[in-house]
Amino acid sequence: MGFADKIKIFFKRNAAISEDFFEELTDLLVEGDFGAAEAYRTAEILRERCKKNRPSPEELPLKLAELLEEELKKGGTGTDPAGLSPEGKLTVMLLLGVNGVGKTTSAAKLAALYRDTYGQKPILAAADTFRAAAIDQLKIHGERLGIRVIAHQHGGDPAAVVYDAIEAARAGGGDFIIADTAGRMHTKSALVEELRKIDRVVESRAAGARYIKYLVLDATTGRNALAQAAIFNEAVSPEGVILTKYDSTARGGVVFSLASELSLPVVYLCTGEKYGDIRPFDPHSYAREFAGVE
Ligand SMILES: Nc1nc2c(ncn2[C@@H]2O[C@H](COP(=O)(O)OP(=O)(O)O)[C@@H](O)[C@H]2O)c(=O)[nH]1
Ligand SMILES: [Mg+2]
Repeated sequence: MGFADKIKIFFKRNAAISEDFFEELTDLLVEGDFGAAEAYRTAEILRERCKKNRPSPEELPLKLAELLEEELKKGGTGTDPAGLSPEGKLTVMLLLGVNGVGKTTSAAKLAALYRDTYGQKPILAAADTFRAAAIDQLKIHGERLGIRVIAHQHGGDPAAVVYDAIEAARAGGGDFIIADTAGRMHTKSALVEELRKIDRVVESRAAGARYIKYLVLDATTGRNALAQAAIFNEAVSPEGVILTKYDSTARGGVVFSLASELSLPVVYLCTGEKYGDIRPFDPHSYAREFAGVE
């Protein structure tokens, strides 16, 4: 049974707000990937509001959804700044994250989205030179989508790939670079060092470009995703999160922790392996779905 079903059953079962109601709700939120302290705090705020406003039991899911939406908005969760690219201005976007979260897939999805929805001319940069398969994977996406891919040899310098992508853009080949990275995290300093090099290339070769770093997180990894986000947030301060594999998890409470603990907004939700399986994150509908509002 999925989390949305569980919370719906919970609300239906509690036709009157009993003694245990808020304790049970706390446990349920933890099951849905909330942190313990946060789950407790959320249940307490709801308890306060119920005391004051005395909602009917049918209104409770909506009250919870409203509270959760407020939390998300505090974290700055909202629209993708990259979607609003000013005409003629180059954008360089890096996708970061640990192995297997869906960076390469998301790079292809975003390239298709920016081209088809925003009329941009994307270039994919295979800056994950660490795995040979990653380069081929991106090339295959590029061929299928008819989008140019800049790639070097396996083991090459990721910053040099970004350099070439910028040169290709400047020569008229595109206006929106999406760079797939290796996101190795064996040490934080190695990650930071690799990114500093890319930063320098962007600063020197694409001064004035919009430079955006998105962290890709896998929704099925639950609280582990928050731990990854904390490390990346401290090391490189990404602008937002792309949450993948939302189709494979019924939970997703980690989104609220990203907002409240790290002020890190989710900008896209990915719901499958196809190119179209990506949508802008909408705090309102996300909170309602999570709270089981019918
Ligand atoms: N179900 C599902 N699978 C996904 C999603 N995004 C990526 N994947 C799959 O996750 C696996 C790893 O993706 P990949 O892009 O190679 O991850 P990377 O190592 O971060 O580049 C692949 O099998 C993808 O097809 C998603 O939103 N939903
Ligand atoms: Mg990859």
